Amino acid sequence: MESHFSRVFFFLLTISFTIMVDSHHTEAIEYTVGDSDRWSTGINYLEWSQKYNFTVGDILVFKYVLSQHNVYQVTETTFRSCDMTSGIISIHLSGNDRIELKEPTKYWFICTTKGHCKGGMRFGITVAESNHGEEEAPPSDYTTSTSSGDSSQ
Ligand SMILES: [Cu+2]
Repeated sequence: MESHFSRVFFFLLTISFTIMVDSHHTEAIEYTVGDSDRWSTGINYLEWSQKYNFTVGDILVFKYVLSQHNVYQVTETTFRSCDMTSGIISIHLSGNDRIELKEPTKYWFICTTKGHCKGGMRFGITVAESNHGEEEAPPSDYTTSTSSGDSSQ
């Protein structure tokens, strides 16, 4: 009797632990910048950046040929001007850079190889707070008047 109880208890414990691990796993998403095109010239990164909703904890992976490109996280001003003499937040040069999006803010990235920033190797994203708190208000225009009378009880 006693051992049966402890076995059930252990079973439930295992299940809840598995659920915890699973829900944690689904939180952080890894995005390869440019998807299969990677980080290169001739790609529309504005379009790419608008495909996803980024959340705190997600990771951007920049894959490119080492020394042909680079990744500078910059201010919005530097993103717009492509003038990299100022406004640099961080520099990544490895060819396989993983950047964790730690803050719910705007991130701006450019490549500083000559001509590449102006040529389109730049984008900005807005990173949202993680959904734990359910801060978003439900849609205000939520009405239930879908049918027009006939099928009402
Ligand atoms: Cu480049």
